[in-house]
Amino acid sequence: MLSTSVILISIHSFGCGGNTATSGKQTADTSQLPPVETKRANADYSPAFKGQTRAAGVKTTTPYTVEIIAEKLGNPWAVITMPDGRLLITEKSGYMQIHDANGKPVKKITGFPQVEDRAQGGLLDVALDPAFATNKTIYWTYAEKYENGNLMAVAKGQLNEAESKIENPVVIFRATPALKSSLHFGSRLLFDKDENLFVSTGERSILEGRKQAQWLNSGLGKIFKITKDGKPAAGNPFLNTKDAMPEIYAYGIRNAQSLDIHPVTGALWEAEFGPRGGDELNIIQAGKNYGWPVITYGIEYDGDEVGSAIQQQAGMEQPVYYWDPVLSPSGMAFYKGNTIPEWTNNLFIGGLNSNHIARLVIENNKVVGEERLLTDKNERFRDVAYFNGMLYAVTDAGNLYRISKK
Ligand SMILES: [Ca+2]
Repeated sequence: MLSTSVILISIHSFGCGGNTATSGKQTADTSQLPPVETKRANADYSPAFKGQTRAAGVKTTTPYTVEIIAEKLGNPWAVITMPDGRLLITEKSGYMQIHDANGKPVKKITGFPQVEDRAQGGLLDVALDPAFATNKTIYWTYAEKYENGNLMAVAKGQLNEAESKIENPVVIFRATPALKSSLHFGSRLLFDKDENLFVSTGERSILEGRKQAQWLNSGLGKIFKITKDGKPAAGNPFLNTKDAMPEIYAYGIRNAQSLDIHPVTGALWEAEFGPRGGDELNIIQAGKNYGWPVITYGIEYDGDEVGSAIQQQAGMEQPVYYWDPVLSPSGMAFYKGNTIPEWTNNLFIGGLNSNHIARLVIENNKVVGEERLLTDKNERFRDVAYFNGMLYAVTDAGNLYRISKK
């Protein structure tokens, strides 16, 4: 069963590009190819700075292998690696599964509180306690029925000895208020080096929630920083602001399913879904306002302008990069190694509607190169994880991919 589930899909071998090798150092990455996006933008807005959208195209020259190492996973939403190299994958309907490093499913984990598995809701992201090896504690986000609606909740519990069940599950945080919507729950969950959790959430898509992305007394459209017990992290920016939720770290977010920490700078990077056009990549800083729904490079799905059609405003942060048409960014991961040297510190973002993984070359906090990977797979890439020189990705069709150096 193990060997038959491993299907070698394709081998990419682009060889040595040739005309860009001008020195011994690996510089082929930032050669000036045309931008990968060639379609017309939905909006005719001008970027705030050169390179904020449609950066130069780049092409990986190191040969690499793309494999599907597991199939029929149902609706996987997140993939993370465990300290021993195994993979932990969440399933939207309400359970998790451990796979070995070659993709073979080895454990099914149940016992999670009921999730609202509807549209964008369900069991969503997962993170392991930094001391997981000894305390077996895991944290997860999910869409929870609550009061007269639903919301994004963060819970934690302990994996039992048999790795089959979550014990003592307890909700540690809720992004209140509950609204009646099946959309824009966020959410990613990520430990910072100080062992606090960053959590992203969305504004629930409906107009009632949208405006609350700007409200400091609402948990919608926010990045939070919380302790392992769900309390506000020490040093949070609004601890002393009257009526503000003290768990808020940053605000003005539309719907962020993407967080990772830059391996060199330690900064928190975030990607979020814009409306029609205007998907964003942001560097999240404490206390900053990321603008939604006041500023955006996108338009409404019906073609109308969003609000007053403003793209830039004092006191609101500009995205590092944006996409129009959209990427539909779900999970992402920095390539934190040098097995494929030209990928070191690059960012890989799973694209849903765009059906590819975006590779971004970043220099001095700006995107200087973009490549589209796995464009031939026709998959909605839901999450990307890095481990030991390899990238893993899960898709809405239930496939688990591994991308490794050839
Ligand atoms: Ca923004």
